[in-house]
Amino acid sequence: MQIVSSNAAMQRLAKKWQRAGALIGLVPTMGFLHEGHLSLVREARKRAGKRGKVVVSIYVNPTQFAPTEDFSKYPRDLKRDLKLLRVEGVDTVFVPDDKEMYPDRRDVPARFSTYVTEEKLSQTMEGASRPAHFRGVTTVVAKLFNIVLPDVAVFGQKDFQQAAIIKRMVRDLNFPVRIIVAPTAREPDGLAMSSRNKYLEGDLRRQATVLWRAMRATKVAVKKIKLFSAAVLKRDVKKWIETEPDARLDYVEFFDPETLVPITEVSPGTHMALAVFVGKTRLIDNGRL
Ligand code: PAJ
Repeated sequence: MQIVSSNAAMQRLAKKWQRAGALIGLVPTMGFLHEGHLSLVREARKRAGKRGKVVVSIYVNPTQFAPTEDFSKYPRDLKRDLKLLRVEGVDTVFVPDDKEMYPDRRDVPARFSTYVTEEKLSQTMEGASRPAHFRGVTTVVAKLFNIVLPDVAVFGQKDFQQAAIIKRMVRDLNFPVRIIVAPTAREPDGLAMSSRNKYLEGDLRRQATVLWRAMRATKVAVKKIKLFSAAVLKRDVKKWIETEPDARLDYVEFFDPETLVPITEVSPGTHMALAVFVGKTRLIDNGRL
């Protein structure tokens, strides 16, 4: 397994693979890998084929964090990540540093001043709660696509809105890459796997299952009653979440899974997403009702 940290070297390698006719599969991550990430790696291998090349990028992207968020304390463990990826038979791990990705950027961009912005799907939910977050995501993913030159890139349904925005960016800007969205990997008690679960100490880990419990309860209610007012469901979800002493609902939304447009009358097939602070840790989850 090769570890590459310069943009130029990664691009040269990708071009060499292209000339040899090998398909390239990319899994972009911020590291501190868990089973959810590894399931994307397996999907990338399936799509690229035995003779294809699988690249995993590990980069904690500063432009998608607000100054108040957890960028500097975001969990990192490169040695452990590399060990996990070696077991998966990954061909190349791309690990650029900030100087490589954003030359001279120190909040006020000096030499870095071009961003990619999706203007519709990124207005609601995570976009409303975390302004500038998706601009950072689309910018870094566009850069990764130009550096790794993938034929296929795999993203997780865990970040449903992110995947929808990346698909839109690829369509709108004609990136020659196919986007695959893989299902959310969960712990046995339903908690969606996330690098941020590391922050959940003591009873917070148990309380964190409230996102899953609230989604399941909503699904049962919608199945029974078929057409539900979103306003009523939102109120119920908030109550449900706040039965846990350290949980606070940031948002819950019901929306069309294609357009992400909020829906006022919820029925089976509607998509639900929510963000909840458990202690200081912000968790997200989503699913089809
Ligand atoms: P990160 O949070 O590390 O996630 C990397 C990829 O893993 C994303 O596509 C995410 O949706 C997926 N993922 C996370 N948890 C998952 C789970 N439980 N099951 C399945 N897939 C899961 O998302 C990012 O990094 C960044 O925004 C990135 C796209 C790398 C751009 O910086």
